[in-house]
Amino acid sequence: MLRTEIMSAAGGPFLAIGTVMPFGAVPAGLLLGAFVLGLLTALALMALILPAVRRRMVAAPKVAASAPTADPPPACLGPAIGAAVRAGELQLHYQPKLDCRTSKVCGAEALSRWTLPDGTRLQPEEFVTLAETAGGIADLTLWGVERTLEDSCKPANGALGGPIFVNLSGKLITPEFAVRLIELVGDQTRRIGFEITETAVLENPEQALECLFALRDAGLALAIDDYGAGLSSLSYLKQIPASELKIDRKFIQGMTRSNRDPLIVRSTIDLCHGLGMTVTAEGVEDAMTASLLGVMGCDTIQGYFVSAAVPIEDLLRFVEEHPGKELRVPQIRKKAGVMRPEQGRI
Ligand code: G
Ligand code: MN
Repeated sequence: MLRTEIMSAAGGPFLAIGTVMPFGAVPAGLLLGAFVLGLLTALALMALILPAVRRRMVAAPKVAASAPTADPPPACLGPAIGAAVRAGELQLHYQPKLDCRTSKVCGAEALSRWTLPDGTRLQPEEFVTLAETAGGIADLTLWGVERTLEDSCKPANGALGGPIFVNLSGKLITPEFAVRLIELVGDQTRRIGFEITETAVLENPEQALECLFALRDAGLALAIDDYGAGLSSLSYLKQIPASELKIDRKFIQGMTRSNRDPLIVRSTIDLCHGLGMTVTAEGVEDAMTASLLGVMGCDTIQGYFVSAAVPIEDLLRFVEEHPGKELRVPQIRKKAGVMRPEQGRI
């Protein structure tokens, strides 16, 4: 930066005399004069520029200090999550998904919550990210899978209408972890599926795809989560062996207010159907959006309009109270409205 500023401010003549004209071609006096003039110009420029540069150098740490720090999370967090799992401080809640055609519940997503002994409720978004960096994400996920398998036995045969999906962190999309998951699930592959974000395969696509194919070949359903939230690549969309795609709520929530979001959603639905995948709209919060999605051919909706994530007992009651046959989508809100939005994810 400094060099460029001096060069452009010195306007070439200073530099050009020394570089373009051969020494022998100019009288010594002229050369000396030019040299002295150049030196003075350079000194004057330095005097002008240096304070600004110094100001910038002093200002830099202040900017860095106010920006979010990339400090590693406390190392104790990994073991703490493991201990919290064993101490029963984590709960798993389930957010139902609704089939747009039948208005029946057709599965759910498992979302975790961590309540400390003093009642403090930790934001799942925070502890999941911390567990991914400080350790503990594998413990948390294995616990979530075990709990999901236990709870998915509770609804009467087929009442849930589809598998419960567990979020699988990008850090765990390895062939080794796939083996552990497949062992843990055993022959209960119809009860559980995994949600993965599309960007999770970006870091090491070969290894990630090997893992995903192993899970798919073992009979486990895969869903691409938060589609459109990151840098989506059609090339990965083609390669990931997922049977379902979940459109990120940032496109869904603007559907009735913007011109572009419904077009994006509509074309994503068509694209996925062309690829043989089903589509779930995430974050559906109102009847109008739900209806619009139904008209667009979306397969499934999920969001506070249907229900927040709730404990398994409440989910079972919800399924019982909404057998679905005569239930038209706009009627659901009245009954689902009593459920308070909960936050959580595995
Ligand atoms: O990334 P993923 O889709 O797994 O995120 C699930 C998160 O979305 C949970 O934290 C849950 O609380 C939140 N969530 C679920 N339904 C809705 C909704 O209708 N609106 C909003 N704003 N958030 C939702
Ligand atoms: Mn998810």
